[in-house]
Amino acid sequence: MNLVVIGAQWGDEGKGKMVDYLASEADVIVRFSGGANAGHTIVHGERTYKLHLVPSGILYPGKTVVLGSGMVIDPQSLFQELADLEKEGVDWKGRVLISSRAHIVLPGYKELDKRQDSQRKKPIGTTGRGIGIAYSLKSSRDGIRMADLDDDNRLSLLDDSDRSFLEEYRERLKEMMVDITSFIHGSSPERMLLEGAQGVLLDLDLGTYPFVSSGYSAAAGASLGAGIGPRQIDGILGVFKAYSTRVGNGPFPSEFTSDRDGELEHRIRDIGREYGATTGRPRRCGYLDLVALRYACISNGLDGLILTKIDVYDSFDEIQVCVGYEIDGKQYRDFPVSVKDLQKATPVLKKFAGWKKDVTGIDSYEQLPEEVKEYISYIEDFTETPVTVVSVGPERSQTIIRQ
Ligand code: 2SA
Ligand code: GDP
Ligand code: MG
Repeated sequence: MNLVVIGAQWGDEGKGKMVDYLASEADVIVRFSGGANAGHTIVHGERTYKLHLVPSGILYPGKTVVLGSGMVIDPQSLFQELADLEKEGVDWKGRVLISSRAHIVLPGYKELDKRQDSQRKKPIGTTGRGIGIAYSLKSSRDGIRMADLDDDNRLSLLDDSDRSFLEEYRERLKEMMVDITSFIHGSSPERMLLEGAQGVLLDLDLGTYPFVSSGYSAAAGASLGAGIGPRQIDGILGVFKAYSTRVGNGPFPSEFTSDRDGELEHRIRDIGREYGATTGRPRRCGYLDLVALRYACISNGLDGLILTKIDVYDSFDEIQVCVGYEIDGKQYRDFPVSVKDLQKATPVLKKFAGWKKDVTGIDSYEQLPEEVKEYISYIEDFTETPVTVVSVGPERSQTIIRQ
């Protein structure tokens, strides 16, 4: 049973928490895309772990995690992250593997990324982690892969400072490297979890191009990124939160505006603690956008949705949801392709009653307030996709599986 978990919005939906939760049932966890731009948060009691490159199954002693072929890996960030985990008592040695097909982020890429973005007429607002540079070099066939650490011909293309940078990490990386396809084929794990990064609307192909990241955040990236065939994937789950957020620039039709929505943006950001897990940037906030979510469901063939952060709305009298876009006086339910249309779109809003109740201690679907169930039922009808899991807080235990 191999399960893919992706973000169904603009990232930060709570993938880290959910992959950690689901990993208890998995033998191997593979991160299939992205790099140190991602910030996946896992909360265990007093401890908060912010993972950037390491797959979110790492906290279970004895589970094997793999950094997949679709990733772009900055060795310095990786070993810093592993050292931080070790300080927290996580014994990772021998169970963190790296696909030899993954690409390497070299030190100069970060400055280049920042400079390139600041020189754009319309900056994307990248995380400055060198991600776009690494994926561009990969596509132009000028990138450096993990496997190249053993190939003097490839290494001779680099300048002296990059070569000595790699020399520092070479032996440690080589110890962790595997041919991911042979590893999976050979060990034939019964249950794999394939963890995405960012979200569908930041995917290079499906997202709001050019305001996207450069990797594959969509489910289709899981197969290539994990070195398996698409038919080996048994299920695809999309994580979304009860409202929407976006970090960086680009269209966001349901974004709160102070004229229309008063203090809502600040209220949601404060209660939901919506700040970038990598850069600390305040996240833009808005209404749950069902037009975008429905598009994510259709374009990824999602089998089920995981709803998170419903508790952030606990104190609200009413909740609004975006159920259509108005563009030049006409209403739409299909997600527009062009940024020009998306930027003109204003949300058609539908009101729901709030529940005015603390849901953070609820552990069964039946006990959720009727208003929450109505909200969920509407989402399911609109997206034609079942909501199979509801998260009511950041802790592993604050998770309701719908029977
Ligand atoms: P990049 O750096 O080239 O991938 O940036 C391109 C766009 O992708 C967005 N992006 C993200 N959006 C949400 N969350 C991400 N991870 C961090 C987090 C973000 C942070 O977990 O909070 O800390 O700021 C992430 N990574 C990339 C980015 O904002 C650009 O819009
Ligand atoms: P990811 O990138 O999708 O893994 O998400 P992030 O870690 O960037 O952001 C999600 C944030 O929401 C983290 O701080 C999580 O601890 C937190 N979180 C996840 N699920 C819930 C939930 O159901 N309720 C609340 N209040 N917080 C949650
Ligand atoms: Mg995140």
